[in-house]
Amino acid sequence: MNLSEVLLTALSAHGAREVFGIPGDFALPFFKIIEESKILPLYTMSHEPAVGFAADAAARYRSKLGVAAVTYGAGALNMVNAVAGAFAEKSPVVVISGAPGKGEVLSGMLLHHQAKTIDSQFAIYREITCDQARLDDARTAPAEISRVLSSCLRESRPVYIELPRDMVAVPCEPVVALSPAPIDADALAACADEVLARLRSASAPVLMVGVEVRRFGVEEQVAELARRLGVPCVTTILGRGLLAETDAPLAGTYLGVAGDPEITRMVEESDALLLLGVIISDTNFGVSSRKIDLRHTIQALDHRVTLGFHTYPDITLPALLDAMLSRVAERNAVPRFERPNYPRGLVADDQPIGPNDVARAINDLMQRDGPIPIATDIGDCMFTAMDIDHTALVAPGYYASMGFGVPAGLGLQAASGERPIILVGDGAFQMTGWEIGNCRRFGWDPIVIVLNNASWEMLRTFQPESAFNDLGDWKFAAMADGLGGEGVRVTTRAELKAALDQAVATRGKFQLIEAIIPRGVLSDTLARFVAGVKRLTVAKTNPA
Ligand code: TPW
Ligand code: MG
Repeated sequence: MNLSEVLLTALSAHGAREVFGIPGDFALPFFKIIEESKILPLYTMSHEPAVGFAADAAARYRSKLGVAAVTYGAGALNMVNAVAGAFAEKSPVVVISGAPGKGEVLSGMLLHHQAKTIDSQFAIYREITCDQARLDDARTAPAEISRVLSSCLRESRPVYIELPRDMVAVPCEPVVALSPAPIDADALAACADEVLARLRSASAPVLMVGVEVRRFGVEEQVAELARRLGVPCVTTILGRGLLAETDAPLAGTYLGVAGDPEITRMVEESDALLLLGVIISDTNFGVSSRKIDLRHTIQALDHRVTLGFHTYPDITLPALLDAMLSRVAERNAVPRFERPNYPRGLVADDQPIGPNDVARAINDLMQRDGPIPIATDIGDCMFTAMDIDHTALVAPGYYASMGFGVPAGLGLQAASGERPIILVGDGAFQMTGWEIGNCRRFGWDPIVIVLNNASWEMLRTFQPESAFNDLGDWKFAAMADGLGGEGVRVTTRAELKAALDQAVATRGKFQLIEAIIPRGVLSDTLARFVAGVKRLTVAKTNPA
């Protein structure tokens, strides 16, 4: 095999199922081998941020490698933001960038796409990936590939592979996968015993799940552990969608002041809050109505378990869960808790549409047809998703980059084989909405709901006096035909319902529903979130 085939075979063996990409001259020879070897299918997109977002969503959905292949400089640097988001939200994306060959580097000339030095790109990517390799030596390449791919899965974070264009076709030995590092059985036993003792001596334990639970593929174990311990579960914002496919005793999502008061009380009054794979971020905890003292929580994150003031290093989440499950044999009754009442029963009248109506319409649809995977952007669309029944969800819940939703939805359809719903605001759609033009080539047919308020409404709620939050009235639905799909603009709740029914009934082409939402009309969750953040900010800047 040549180096490119070795790399593609190793990606596949580590769980990658496709490559998203945009070529350039430094990457053309590699792309030729991707296409002709047929080891993994290639989906080309229109703009590199979308390549990164799609690969990220595929990685999130499958909890396996997502692959983003780009050219040197203009291509790879165009994708920095998407990869930073994958780093922040712990998504295992493999970035493969073409690069100049050895002879070219020695020419003494500056090369096109070169920003500062030939190594600038490597240095930039070192900051937003957890491991890196430049495949400039066929003898060391298999070991480098093996190390980097195993780092990607172990850390569940992006990695960077640079492939000089004169290396793509050199003969190369296959990659031997690394076996995971062994875990100290005594430390693991002590850790599991201590965590269980804490939970058992508590009067109101709660299990909070974050993204690592999906990344490391342990949703079933968490659900079973919660059942056996008799402890209710909640997710973080970023973890929303987790446990949706299990029988876990799931109360809902902790949103602090922005969320269901019952869930907020349950979490904030818990005397043993077990955080499983929860990223400690302001979006997850900054909205607390009362400060949660993290020193009193039990945290399993980044292969460490911390209780009070001590830490067990090198304990993975899967190992911890297995050890705990082996110590608790019987299922216990879970104390009763109220499940949130997600809105349903859309009234199909001639009233204008609000974000809550969109949640209602989707809940009605899922009640009729079963769960549908969802991708959202950031903006009110993401808060609207918090009012939709638990279902597989990809959303930039912490890093919060606009432009994620549409390309992530395409990645979601590629990875799941299922037809997703994409929720996106008009501002975010202006960034990456064009990417739906790629659906026809690959047979994707997502249902895209653009919440069009001609506004950066989420920003407006923080700062109503600024006129720059007014956006133009772009006619998105009218663009759908030219992009290979079908579009409809709806202004009433009756039209919204009819459009969604029509979209569901029409397969084979993307369906764009442009829901016109009056400025100033927010989802209940966003309204509470903004009010809460404002209150907390005032309290921080004007301490009493
Ligand atoms: C890449 C900052 C956060 S929310 C927002 C902006 C500009 C407005 C979103 O407008 P949209 O949705 O999509 O119409 P809505 O519901 O508020 O009307 N640049 C990037 N990411 C972020 N998060 C911003 C700017 C921002
Ligand atoms: Mg908007």
